[in-house]
Amino acid sequence: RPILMFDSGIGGLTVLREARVLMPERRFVYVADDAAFPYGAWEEPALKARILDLFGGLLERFDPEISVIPCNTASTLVIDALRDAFPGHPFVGTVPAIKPAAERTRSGLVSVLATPGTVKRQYTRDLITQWATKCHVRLVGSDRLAQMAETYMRDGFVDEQAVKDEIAPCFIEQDGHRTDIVVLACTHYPFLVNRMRKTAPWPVDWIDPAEAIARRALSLLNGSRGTRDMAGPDLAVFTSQRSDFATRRLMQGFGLTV
Ligand code: DGN
Repeated sequence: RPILMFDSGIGGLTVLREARVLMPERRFVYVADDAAFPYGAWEEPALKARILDLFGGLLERFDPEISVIPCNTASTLVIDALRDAFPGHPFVGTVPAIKPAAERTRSGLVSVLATPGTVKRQYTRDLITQWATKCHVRLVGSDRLAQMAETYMRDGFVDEQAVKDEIAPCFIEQDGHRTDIVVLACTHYPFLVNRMRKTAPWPVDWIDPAEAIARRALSLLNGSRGTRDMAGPDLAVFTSQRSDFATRRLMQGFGLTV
């Protein structure tokens, strides 16, 4: 049975890449709900209903062993509801890496870069209350970065000045503290991390949760990496929009066989 991965677009590919390194013998189904991209702009009740509805069909169609939601915007909204709606099916969510960042910061100021949806979630606020008791966390919502990552991966074009502008609020000093960690709390952002590094006013640690998510998936599978006697392709990609969405092409760019 495959591992199902679900994102609004290509962001989850950053997690898929790590998962395939960790579990090369597993089959994956990658679903991009690109008809609804970007998730960051949706009203919460409508997005929640949409994802719950889609999952009913996906679980029936693909019968996955586990499902991974490599999308912060979706996970912070719907992960608890998914677990309630499909009891017994294991879900791995992706939520802002506030806990590791709070443990690691030396300057006492952590910036969390995410979509506007993730920034406004109660789930995200609760993570801060729970884990960031000894440091300050600044939430920075970006309207544009996820789309910029999609464009970059599709066309190879990135506007460096725009990247610089979008990340600038992460670097505003506060009471004499400078951020030393930026949490990439949207799975699209690692695609742009080199540009972020280049345009940032000082060096920081950029936390990309992809490997940790892949490890969590492996542990829910009891450490079983699968076997080679797979029938059918080891990766299938589905999109909700029949456009010229370039996921397949991107996959090949990743050296992934589709
Ligand atoms: N990649 C998604 C995330 O991690 O939040 C969001 C992308 C989007 O739909 N804007």
